[in-house]
Amino acid sequence: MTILKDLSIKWKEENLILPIWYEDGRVNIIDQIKLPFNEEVYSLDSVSQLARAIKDMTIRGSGAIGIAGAYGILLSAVESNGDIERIKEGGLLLKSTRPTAVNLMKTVDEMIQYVVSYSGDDIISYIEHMVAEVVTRQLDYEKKLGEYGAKLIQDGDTILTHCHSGALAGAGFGGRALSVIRTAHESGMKIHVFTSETRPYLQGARITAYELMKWGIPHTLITDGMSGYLMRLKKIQKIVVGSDRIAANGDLLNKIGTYMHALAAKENDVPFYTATSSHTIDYNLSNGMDAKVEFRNEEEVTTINGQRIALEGTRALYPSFDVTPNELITGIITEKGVMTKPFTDSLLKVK
Ligand code: RI2
Repeated sequence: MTILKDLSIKWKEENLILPIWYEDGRVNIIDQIKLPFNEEVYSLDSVSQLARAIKDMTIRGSGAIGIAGAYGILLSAVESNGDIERIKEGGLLLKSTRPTAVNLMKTVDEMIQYVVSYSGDDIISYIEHMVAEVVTRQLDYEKKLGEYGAKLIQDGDTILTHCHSGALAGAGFGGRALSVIRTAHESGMKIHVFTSETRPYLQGARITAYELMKWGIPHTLITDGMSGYLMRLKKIQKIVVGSDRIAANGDLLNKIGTYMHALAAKENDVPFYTATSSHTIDYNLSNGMDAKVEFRNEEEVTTINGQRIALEGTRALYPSFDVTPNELITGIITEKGVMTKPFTDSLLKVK
């Protein structure tokens, strides 16, 4: 498996923050549960280990779990010595982990298609090449959408982002929202970022702030409920968030809390953008409210770092994502440009 090893070395030299890579016969992931205080690498060699890591969010972010799906098919092939039926089982296991983010399903299906149509005699090397292609394509998307999105930002803007749509949630350049922010910053603009902490997993506090600090981008942490008042105070000029799935009509499924920011943005005339790639648009989904939203374990809400924050017996609810209706979205930033309303038409250009 040399191509992935060579590419991993190259990617690390390119100032990327890789969420997942291949080294010495194993797939390695940054343990995102331990960030930002511990930069621990979790090394694994089986598809079941990787599926567990996706489910418990050791690796997370819609782009990153898509790529993890591709690596998972590789692990499945290595484990089964190229047995097609077992590789397919590995694919089903991977797809069962997180139901909302569409990149995971699409990438696993794409990899399975490659596998079943292959007729050569070295399927492992072939899958390795396909994994390299998936990652290279995603990196290319991140850089391109970053360029398009940065054109929407003005010198002096303060930008609100929610959750973590950055390098570790994508292929390593800046994911979606943070590719826009990183590109604007690197073009010389003086920008400031508000990152909302994103209860309950705290992606904004733990991971967005961590990446912004690495890139030297000025930022301020706020709690999720603060954005509306800060918009009334005119302290936020733009909102850029990521995307777990976009329906054909432009409805956005993204981290729980996104909808509330979008509502406040509408009320306060703040442009609201989602950064995405063509791979995240689900043309089979006509309306965002028809998608399956993942509900996670209530303990993730009643505890922080293993410490209870509510009395035993207090029940909690955790829909992991919400749906922002397309009318609240100013533009959808993609690798092919910024799509505007009516999204049902404009999104077809990205297909
Ligand atoms: P990209 C996250 O979900 C959030 O919804 C976040 O907006 C998105 O994935 C980031 O992924 P989770 O995996 O849009 O933390 O950057 O539950 O791909």
